[in-house]
Amino acid sequence: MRAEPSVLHLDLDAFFAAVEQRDKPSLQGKPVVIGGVSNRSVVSTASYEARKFGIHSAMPTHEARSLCPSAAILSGRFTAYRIASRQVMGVLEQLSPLVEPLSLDEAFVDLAAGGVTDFSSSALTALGEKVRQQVVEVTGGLTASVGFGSSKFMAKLACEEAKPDGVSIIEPGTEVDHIQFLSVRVLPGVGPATAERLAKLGIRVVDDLRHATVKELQRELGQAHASWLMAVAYGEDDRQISGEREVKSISMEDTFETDLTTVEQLAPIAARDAVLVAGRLRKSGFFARTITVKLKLADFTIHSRSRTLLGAIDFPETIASVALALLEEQRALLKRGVRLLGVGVSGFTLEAQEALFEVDLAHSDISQVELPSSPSRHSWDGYRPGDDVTHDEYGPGWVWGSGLGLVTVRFETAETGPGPIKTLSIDDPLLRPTPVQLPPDPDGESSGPGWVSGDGTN
Ligand code: TTP
Ligand code: MG
Repeated sequence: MRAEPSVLHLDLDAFFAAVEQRDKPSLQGKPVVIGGVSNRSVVSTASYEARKFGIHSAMPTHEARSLCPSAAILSGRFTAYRIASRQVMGVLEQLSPLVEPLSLDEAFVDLAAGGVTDFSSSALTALGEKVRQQVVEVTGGLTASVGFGSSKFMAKLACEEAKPDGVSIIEPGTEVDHIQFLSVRVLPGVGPATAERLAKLGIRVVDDLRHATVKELQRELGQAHASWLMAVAYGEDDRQISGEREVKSISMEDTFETDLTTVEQLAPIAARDAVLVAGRLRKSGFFARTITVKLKLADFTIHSRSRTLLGAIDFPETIASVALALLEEQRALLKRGVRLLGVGVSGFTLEAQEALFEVDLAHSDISQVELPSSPSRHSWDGYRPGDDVTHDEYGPGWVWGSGLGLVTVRFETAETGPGPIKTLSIDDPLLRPTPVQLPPDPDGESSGPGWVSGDGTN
């Protein structure tokens, strides 16, 4: 752990929703939800106005709609999010050569490596405000929160305390005070499965963990995991800021206290993991084609099975269905006792692709498995709420809704201020989707998958 709060963590506020509010002035100050518009889809994020109604990431979209019927529910514009992300990372790269992006809207910066020497709270507050102001300027109005701490864990926690639209510092020496009464879920390395196992030992908040017996913890979680948690419970975290890392997969794993032997026991765990994996995939801005299930059996043998889809997706229900199908195929194996279940995705692409739910039969024998058929959200298959359009007479605008051969468009942009709504024929020859393209990376580096942190423990 560092003696100075020399780790900076930045995270944009309500990122996808904020980009939509920036580009759609009539939505500023209003509840906005980003998520698929089909009944099966889940919420990516919600504006702070929508959060007041209890709407949050990973909630089914239909539930969000019933909590706040007046919310604008949009399908998401990933190119716009990637452009904003790149602008923000550009600001951070001015601070230090060591910048570690964790997702599209979040990164760690090693200030010590950037030559910063004054870590007084006034200097750091000023630095945080300057960075936040630069983010507003380069992105055309997005707000970020910034945290400083003596480790990645503390900087990230400080950033959460700063949210929304603020700066916060966790001073060295006060780490334990900050975390002792918080749920163990704040600790890096504690997901829902670990939290459940800790709860069985009566460990719910960080302070409980600090008073637990090491032997008991080791028995429950294994030696490495137990010692890591004991250390972070004291605020000790010496993980390095690693710069850009190439990550090619995102996965979740659960180890079980007693071996599980049936699909029925494993299915709900796989479904929960699918939701978590899909959330991290969306945060990364990518879509995945391959879904993998990994099993570690009682005899410690490891068995992995994958399925490659014809199209790339980010839907939790697709990941869950394929994971379930892969488990079904291995029913006989499960009887030997499953110690560990992993669900992961790989084969990243920047765009969702057509043929979303068909399975690549060349690589599989899954044809008998029924997969959900929600409509595509990301490839052009008609006008989706939130899409950018241009009309030769009325100018640029965005799709409010469409159906029955009609499309309703609000003609406004970030530059125009709130504009008028018009309902047009879907075949109106003067109306078309606005082509959007990610500009070439100024550094000439690949804009493809590869820089997102994939261990989920940050
Ligand atoms: P977050 O930083 O977790 O959330 P946020 O930026 O919307 O809100 P805040 O940080 O102010 O709490 O995630 C960044 C973006 O990643 C988010 O805008 C949408 C996307 N995302 C998903 O698509 N699914 C998810 O489950 C999560 C958590 C995020
Ligand atoms: Mg954010």
